[in-house]
Amino acid sequence: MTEEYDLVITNGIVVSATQVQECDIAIKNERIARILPRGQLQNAKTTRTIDAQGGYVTPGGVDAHVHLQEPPLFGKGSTADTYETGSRSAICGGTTTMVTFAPQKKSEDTLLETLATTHERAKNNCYNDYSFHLLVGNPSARALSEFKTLRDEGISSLKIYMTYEALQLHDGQILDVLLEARKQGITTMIHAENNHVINWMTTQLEKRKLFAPKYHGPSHPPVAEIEATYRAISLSEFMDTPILIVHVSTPQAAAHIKAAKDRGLPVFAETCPQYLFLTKRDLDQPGFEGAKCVCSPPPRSSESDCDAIWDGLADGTFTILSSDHCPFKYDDPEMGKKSSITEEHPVGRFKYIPNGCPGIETRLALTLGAGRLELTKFVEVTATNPAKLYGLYPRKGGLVEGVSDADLVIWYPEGKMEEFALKNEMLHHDVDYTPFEGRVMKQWPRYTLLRGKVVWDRENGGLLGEKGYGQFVKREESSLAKPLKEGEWEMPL
Ligand code: DUC
Ligand code: ZN
Ligand code: ZN
Repeated sequence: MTEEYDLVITNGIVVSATQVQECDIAIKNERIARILPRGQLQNAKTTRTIDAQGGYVTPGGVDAHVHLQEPPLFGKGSTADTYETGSRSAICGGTTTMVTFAPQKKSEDTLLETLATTHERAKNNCYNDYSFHLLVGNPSARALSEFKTLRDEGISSLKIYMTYEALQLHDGQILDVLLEARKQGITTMIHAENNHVINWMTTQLEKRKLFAPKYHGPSHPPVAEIEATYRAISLSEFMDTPILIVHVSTPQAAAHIKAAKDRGLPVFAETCPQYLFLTKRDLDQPGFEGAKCVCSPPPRSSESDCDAIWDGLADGTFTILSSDHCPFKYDDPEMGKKSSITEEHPVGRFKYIPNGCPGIETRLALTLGAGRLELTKFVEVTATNPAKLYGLYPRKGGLVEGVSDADLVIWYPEGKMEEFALKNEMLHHDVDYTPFEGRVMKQWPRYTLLRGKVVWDRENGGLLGEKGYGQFVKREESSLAKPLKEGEWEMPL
């Protein structure tokens, strides 16, 4: 008896992290059932067929760096998007899986309660599939003892900070985390910036009465990132445990990472669209406008910095490209960017501007449309590698017959989509701006499929997905990040 499918996608150019092929895809029971050379599924029995008309078909995006419904941690305000609005924005931009943060505050002792609270926030509210990284603000003895349970609960990564008063860990605490993470097969993500350098520069700038948003750039000089990156790599090497340096912005930090990788260390790195597309010019806009691009690390000096980051994606220095979607409303004097404006400081005070930009919906289209990455590299860094790095592969991020969820993006074929200038009103987040306003978009997802269901159809209704269809996905140990030596850490004596 011939098999019957739920959906067949014909005439696509199917792109994985390793191949670009003219193929058709059959979907059954939420999974990719078959991928066959073009035409071979022409007569298949199927409930529905989508003709990709020669457009690329890629695995759904996996965005492994997303902040939703977080309390004030990065300056004064709280993140704007809820799980509902952030995940909605994600699928309209082709991201079918996101990994958000479950933030433990310094005043809290346990991580399991943090995890439970975050589950509550996400449950029945998501349009896409999701998991969490624990954000460890207080590596107390109790919190460290909970790492094992986190693994049992399907959490195989955590994030720590070398900066921000609300979150910063000192080097001894970082070693405590790395040791326990190593034992439990957990990958540690590190925000690498030197807090002392940032505070010192901030004081110097304020003494000179330099308060405007553009001074956020000099207050976070490259050396703060470069020094902390090197320190994080050194601590990871000492402990022989894998780390992922998040949101890398400088060519010099990238060079430290590349050197570590070349020595075979399990050091991984992430960059984000803001370091590919924005520069200090975007921070230096009239009045308070530059606050829209305040994130940490900041956009760097020039296009040549961006070029170096593109090169790092192409040469494998960066394993993943995430959005670092950390949305704050602009025109919100309580919780948003404008909370830093007072009568005394009419252009705000850069040190109080909440750090972060929205970008979950624009990450894939901006990057693909730029045409600067090989197609396979695009898929690798935006879907396959984040899935592998964080223990989601091959269910997510891949195109494995009978195994991978049917999470797919169908893109526009050449000449089918009119280029357009991006406007915030086109997006589906709950934020009143995008740092990429006015950028010419050469691509956009035509369809997004999540577990076989069409959740975004740009020409026929747009958003079709439903809140609550998104599910929590338990994660395994990373298939990329492992210590060099198996067994217990050996203290060098
Ligand atoms: N780090 C992040 O990862 N996101 C937003 C703010 C920050 O500094
Ligand atoms: Zn960070
Ligand atoms: Zn972040």
